This record gives sequence, structure tokens and C-alpha cells, in this order.
Amino acid sequence: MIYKRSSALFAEAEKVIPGGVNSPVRAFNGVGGTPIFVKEAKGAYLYDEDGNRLIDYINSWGPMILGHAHEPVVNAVIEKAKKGTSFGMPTEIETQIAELAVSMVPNIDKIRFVNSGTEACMSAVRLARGFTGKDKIIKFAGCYHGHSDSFLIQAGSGASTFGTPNSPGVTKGTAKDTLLATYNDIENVEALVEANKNEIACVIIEPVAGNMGCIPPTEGFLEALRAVCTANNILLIFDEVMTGFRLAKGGAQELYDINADIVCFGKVIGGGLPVGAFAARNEIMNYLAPIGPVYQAGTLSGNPLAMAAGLAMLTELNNKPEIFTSLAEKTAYLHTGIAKVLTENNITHTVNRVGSMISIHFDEAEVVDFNSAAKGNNDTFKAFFHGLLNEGVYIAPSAFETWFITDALSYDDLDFTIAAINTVAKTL
Ligand code: HOZ
Repeated sequence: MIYKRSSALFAEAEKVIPGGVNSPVRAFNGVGGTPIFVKEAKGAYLYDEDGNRLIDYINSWGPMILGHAHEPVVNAVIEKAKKGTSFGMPTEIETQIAELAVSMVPNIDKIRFVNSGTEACMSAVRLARGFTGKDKIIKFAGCYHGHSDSFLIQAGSGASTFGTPNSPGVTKGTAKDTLLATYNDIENVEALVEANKNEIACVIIEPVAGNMGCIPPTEGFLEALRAVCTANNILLIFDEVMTGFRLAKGGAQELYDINADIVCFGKVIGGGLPVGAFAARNEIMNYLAPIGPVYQAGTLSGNPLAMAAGLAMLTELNNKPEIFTSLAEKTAYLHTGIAKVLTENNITHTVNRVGSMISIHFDEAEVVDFNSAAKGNNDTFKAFFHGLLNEGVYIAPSAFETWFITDALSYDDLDFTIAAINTVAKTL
């Protein structure tokens, strides 16, 4: 495939945007080469500036669960835009999407809308600190909760790819309040809790990790984490920015039947517009301003276009819950096909999958935490990525990301992808 125009556009962008991108992973540093510039997208496909068609396995890093330019979502945004794009005043649609979200997700009474997953997680931690009166938090190595200071300690996603899991600019004071645990290791969490008795406000976790590839919780881990939190008056925060409204109507809480104390959302909840949210039961949410002392605000929070896109998206998922089963079936089909062709071509690999999240790690050992994820052969991943791109299949330009399956993918698309992987595997 030819990427002449994309390369030229990137060169222009580099002159006026740091690294030519507005979010680091997009720069292709994890795989080499220069990024593809998108012209448009429809359903399961991206169309780039050079006229190539790519099957998309990233889907805007998760939001496009029903495919690109999904008509009910697009129409809802167009109709809203005709009536004004932002007021900074309450609108009825905010209550409508809040009611729907609260009805779909277990164990939440109230929800506050913000503009990104970063904001949602940052605000959730502030709320947890305010509510418990404690300062420290536990996060897991390789989990990524956005780019606010407290979370850039051994962060996953782009932070791992660029070798800056601990970003300059995060003060020592902030860093010392973030305790680092190992994903899927409950004894490690217990030891941290014991060593910091009565000081920990919350544990924040991606219930299925999606920022070090896809890593499922091992059996009993989330239950044990819930029990440790309850026993120690620590709030359990599920960062469901990726898993919310994707793994089930009620996200990972529903899938694993675990109640979190605060849940963070992003991606699907905004239908592809910039939306995040955090939610909890009344006693916690009533701690927020203007009724409580914990401050949080935003000029564009609850923006009508964003709410319209999110409401159209959630309405469809709520009315057609069979989508979650069909997504999981498509992902399982892909998993089987990938494992078959990689095995036939003697490529060492592990495939991880939960619902419609899946990732390939080029290592034979089980991938259960950041260390095991980091052992994957990155040279193989780079060649795999560029090989697939050449075949018209777009996966995340980093081994530390999950793929997101969309309902718009047909079984023909999946077969095409498996055939492409077979072709690429012969070159690895
Ligand atoms: N935080 C996203 C990956 N987990 C990347 C977002 C982007 O680059 O658009």
C-alpha cells in the first residue's frame, strides 16, 4: 500500500503539533514508520488520505462499538447541532442519558458527565479521597487511567510504549501518594494495604486491563480485591472507560458480578464524541459540589452534541443487548482463526480475550500482568503490524493496546483478517 499523502500530511503536522499528533500512541513510535491520516470511515472500515481501505480493529480506541458513522448516532448529533452546540446551562438530554446509564449499570444511583476518561478517573479519585478523608491510592502497574498526575506512575498504554511510565512533571509529592501493585496479585495488594494502614482512600483498576494488551482478571482476583477494600474502608474504583457498555450493558461489574464503589466511563458512553463520566451510589455522589464539598466542574461537561451521540449509542445497546453476545462470538471466532494460523506457521504467541477485547502477545507464557506483557517480542509485533497494514488491516500501533471489535465487522471481514494474518505470519 502507498502512504505518500499520509507521510506528507504528517510532515506538515510535525511543524505545528508536537510529534505531529495530539495523543502520543498515534505517532507510530511503538512500531516505526509514520502514521496513517484518516479521511473518513464507515462501518468496519477506515479510508485513508491515500485512498486505501483498512479494516479497523481500533475503532477510535473503543467508542465505535456499532461501527463508524453509525446513522442513529450521526443523525442525533446533526439534529442537536442545529439547535445550538453549547450553553453551559442544564439541558433535558443530560437527565435522559443519566437515567438510561443508571438503569443499565449495577450499583450506581447518580452519574456526573465530564469530557474524557482522564477527567473521569481524576475526579473519581478526588471524590474517593474527599469521601474517605485519606490520601493514598493504589494503582496497578501497566494500567492506564488517563494522563492526570497521580496515574502516570508505571502507566500502561502510550506511557509504556515511549519508555516514560513515570512522566517528568509529576511531583515527588504526588507520586508518593500513588502506591503501585501488581495486576492479578492479591497478596501484593494485601501487603500494601497492611503497610499503609488507614491511609488508603481507594484502589483503582481496569477490571479487564486494556492498556498492556488485553489482560483478564484471574479467577477470584476481583472478588478478593473487593473483600480487601471492604475490610479496610477503601473505595474500589473500576475504570470501565474501555469495558463500560462494551463487555455487557452493565460492563465488567455485570460480567464478573462484582460491585465497585465508583465506576468511571469514557469511550462508548460518548458515541465517539468527547465524553467521560463517573458514577456511584448516592452517599458517595452526594459528596460532590454543589451539594457536597468535593469540587469538580467543566464548561463543556454535558455538552448537548456529546449527550445526543451518547444517548443514541446507549439507547441502541440497551434495546439490543444481543449485540454483546454477537460481539463476543465474533471475537471468539477471530481468536480461533488467529491461533490456528499462527500455530500452523510456528509463531510463538498468546492470545488474550474477554468479550469484544482481544490482543496478541508474541510470547508463549501466560500474559497476566505488566511484566509478562512486556516480555512479548516487540520486533515480531512491529513486523506483524506493518505486514497487516500492507494487507489492509489496521490494528493498534503498539503491543500495549487491546483491539476493539465492532458490531459492523462481518464474518467475511474476520475471514479476510485471518487470511491476512496467515500471509503475514509466513514472513515473520
Ligand atoms: N489512550 C489511548 C490508548 N489506550 C490512546 C488514545 C489516542 O491516541 O487516541
